[in-house]
Amino acid sequence: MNGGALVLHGGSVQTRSNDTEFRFRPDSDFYYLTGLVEPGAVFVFRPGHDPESTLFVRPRDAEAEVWSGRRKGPQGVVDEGRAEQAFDVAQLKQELPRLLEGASTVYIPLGRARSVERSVLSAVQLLRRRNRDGQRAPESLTHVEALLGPERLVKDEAAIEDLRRAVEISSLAHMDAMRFCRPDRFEYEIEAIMDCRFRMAGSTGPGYTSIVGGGDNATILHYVENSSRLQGGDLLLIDAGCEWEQFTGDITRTFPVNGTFSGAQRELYQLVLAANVAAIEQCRVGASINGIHRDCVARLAQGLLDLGLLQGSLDEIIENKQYRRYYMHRTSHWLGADVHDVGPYTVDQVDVPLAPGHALTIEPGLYVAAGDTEAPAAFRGIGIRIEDDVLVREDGPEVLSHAVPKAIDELEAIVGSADAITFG
Ligand SMILES: [Mn+2]
Repeated sequence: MNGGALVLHGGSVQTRSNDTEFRFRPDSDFYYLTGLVEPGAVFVFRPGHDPESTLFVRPRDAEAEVWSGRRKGPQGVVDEGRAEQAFDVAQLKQELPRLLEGASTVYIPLGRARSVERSVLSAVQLLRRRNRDGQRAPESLTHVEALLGPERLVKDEAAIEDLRRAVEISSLAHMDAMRFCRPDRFEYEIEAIMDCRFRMAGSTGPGYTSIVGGGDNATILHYVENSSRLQGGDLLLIDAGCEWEQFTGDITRTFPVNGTFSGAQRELYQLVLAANVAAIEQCRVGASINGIHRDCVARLAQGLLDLGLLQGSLDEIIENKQYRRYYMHRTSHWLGADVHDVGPYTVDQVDVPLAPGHALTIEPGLYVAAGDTEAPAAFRGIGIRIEDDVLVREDGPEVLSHAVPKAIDELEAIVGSADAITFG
C-alpha cells in the first residue's frame, strides 16, 4: 500500500418497504478483510503503524438488541481478533484524522459509501488545516478496487473451498430443478425447489436473483419475474447459484420442459454446447478472457452461418458484430464473492493472463427472439445459455460445476424423472 491507508464501510441494512428490511449482507471487500458481519461498521487499516487495524462498530445496547439483534460491541470485535483496536462508531469523526495522518493516499470505495467518503474528506480537510502544526494530510484518494481487485482475483485455498461448496450446492439445486420440471408447472415452482435446496444446505440463499425462463422468456437475459406456466415443447433456461460464506455459484442450464429436444432446439443447443466445451478447454494458464471470448464468438458466428441464421462471410459478421443479434453478452466474467467479481480484465490495455487461482465463468449463449421475423421460423423463441464455473489450475481447468448434466442424452434422461424432491 506504499504508505497508504484503507477505509472500508461494512454496509448498511437496506429498507425493503416502509419499516421492513432485507437481511443484512456485508460489503464484499469489508468481509474479505475482517470476516465481520455488522451493519454500519467501519474498518481502517494502516500497515506499518501501531496498531495497524481499527474497527468502528455500534456499541452494545441491551434495548436495541432486543429489537434488532445482537451486537458485538468494540470489546467484542477485538476479543474475536477482527482488529487490534475498536471504538464506538460515533467516535469515527473524532478518531479518523489521527488514523489517516501522514498517509500518502487513502483507499476508499469511491461512490459506494457516501458516509465514508464524507468522513474521510472531513478528516483530510482537518489535517490540511493542521498542517501548520506539522500534521500531514493524505494527498489523494484511490479507488479501493485498485488494491483489492487484483488481491481478490487470486483465490487462496480457503476461498477455493468456499467457492467449491457454493457451486456444489448450486449444482444439486440445478439437478433438483431438472428432475422436478414438467409441462404446466410454473417457473416460480422450479425457483422454489432451488431456493429450498439452497437453504436446506445451509446457504444464505441465492447469490443473485435466479433467472427461470421458459420458452421466449429465455431470450430476455435478465428475466427474473419467473411467473409463467411452462409449456411442453419449450426449453427452460435456469441461471441460478447460491451463496456460501460470501462466495457464489453461477450456473446456467437449458433443457426441454417435456424432456425431449425438438430438431431446431437440438441444432442450436449443440452449437452452444460445443462453444462451451471448447472455451472451457482454453481456460489454461496464460490464456485470457478476451482471447477466449474472441474464439467463442468465431465459433458461434460460424454455427449461425451454417444454420442459416446469418448470411455473408464469417469475417464480415465478426467485423460488423452481426452475431450480436443472437449473442449479445460476453463469454466470461470473474467469479467470487460478487457474482461478477472484482479484478481487472486488462492492465495497461493488455489482457490479464489467466493464472492459478483465477475463477471464472464460461457462458456462451444464443437467443432468437420470438418476434424476430428475419430468423428462420423454427428457431424463433429459443434462448439457450450453458454456463459453468471454472477454476484455473497449474495443470489445466477444473470445472467446479461438472456434476450438472449438459449433454443432450443426459438432460433427456434426468428431466421430469422425479415427482417430488426430498431434502434429507
Ligand atoms: Mn454468469
